[in-house]
Amino acid sequence: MQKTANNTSLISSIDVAKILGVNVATIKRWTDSGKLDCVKTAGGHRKFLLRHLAAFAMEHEKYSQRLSLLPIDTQPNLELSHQILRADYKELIPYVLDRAVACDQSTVKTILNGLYMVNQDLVSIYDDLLRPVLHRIGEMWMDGTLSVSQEHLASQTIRDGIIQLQDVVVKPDHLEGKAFVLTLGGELHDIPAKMVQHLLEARGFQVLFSGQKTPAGDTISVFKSYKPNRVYLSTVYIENVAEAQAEFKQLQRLCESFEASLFVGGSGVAQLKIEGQANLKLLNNFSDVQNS
Ligand code: B12
Repeated sequence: MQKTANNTSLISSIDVAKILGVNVATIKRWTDSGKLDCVKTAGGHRKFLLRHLAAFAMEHEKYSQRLSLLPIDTQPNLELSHQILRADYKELIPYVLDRAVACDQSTVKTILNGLYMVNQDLVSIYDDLLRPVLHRIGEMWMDGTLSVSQEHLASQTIRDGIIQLQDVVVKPDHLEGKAFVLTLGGELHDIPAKMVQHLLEARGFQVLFSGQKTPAGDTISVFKSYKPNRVYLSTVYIENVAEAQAEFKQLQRLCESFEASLFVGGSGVAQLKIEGQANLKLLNNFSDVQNS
């Protein structure tokens, strides 16, 4: 049990009891025995983060189905709760797309957190739900249904939802290693890199994420100070192939001299010449990240 200052994202014992469908005394018992983790406020009250509930739900299958994150007081909310519980991606893909285009941050966040809380695999949330939604946003931009600014806003809404999911993702107690997740210098697409970051954190990696347009060849200071044992490069769109190739070579050399394994993924890989390093691995999808 950790101590913490007051924070609005903290959930009370009363609300946790309601969510799990048990009484407050049971919550107290579970926290005292360590079955359910919590934080203590300066005033000595037990408070909970979504992460604590997610960890509990993972350990106790029976309760995962009771995690209702939406007030089920209206028919649409009830239906959405059912779609989340069943991980009904066929229904959720168009709905998340609609909510992203409407910049409805709160519903996108509820759906992503909800899916994770009912034990949906992160790989599946990213691959089976968000990837199709983002691809559809790209198509709508291409066919003129969305303007450039609408496309930016919709993808940013998804990106924010993913970032908020980071608070909920359960991290193991052990440290698996240190990873550096980056893109190349000309890259604005950093959503897949963010997804990679979460998959690694869920495995116990401490992750440094440098986001868009990282001058990948010029990251020696990161290698020196952070000493990552793994580097994950995400490349989606390459405008200048020669520049990207030179940058990639420099990154490869840095990985070699600092004895870090280099993992590369994304559609940009097809444009790069990737060869000749024992500690280099091409990853095709997010399941590969899980097993890398
Ligand atoms: C969101 C988005 C943007 C956002 C990016 C916001 C952000 N912070 O990321 C903004 C608006 C900034 C943007 C800008 C541009 N974009 Co854009 N964008 C997209 C969009 C809609 C979604 C991208 C995304 O996140 N996809 C979700 C990921 C999860 O899916 P994915 O890319 O298929 O990734 C999979 C694999 O690549 C792989 N993967 C990726 N990285 C990694 C890493 C590892 C380690 C592993 C294992 C796997 C892996 O795993 C994923 C799952 O299998 C796509 C549409 C699409 N089809 O994807 C266009 C798209 C990528 N964009 C495109 C273009 C052309 C541009 C611009 C050039 C547009 C312009 N004229 O200004 C610019 C500039 C890009 C630049 N310099 O980087 C094209 C690229 C076409 C191409 N390859 O030639 C696309 C495909 C749209 C289209 N249909 O034409 N874009």
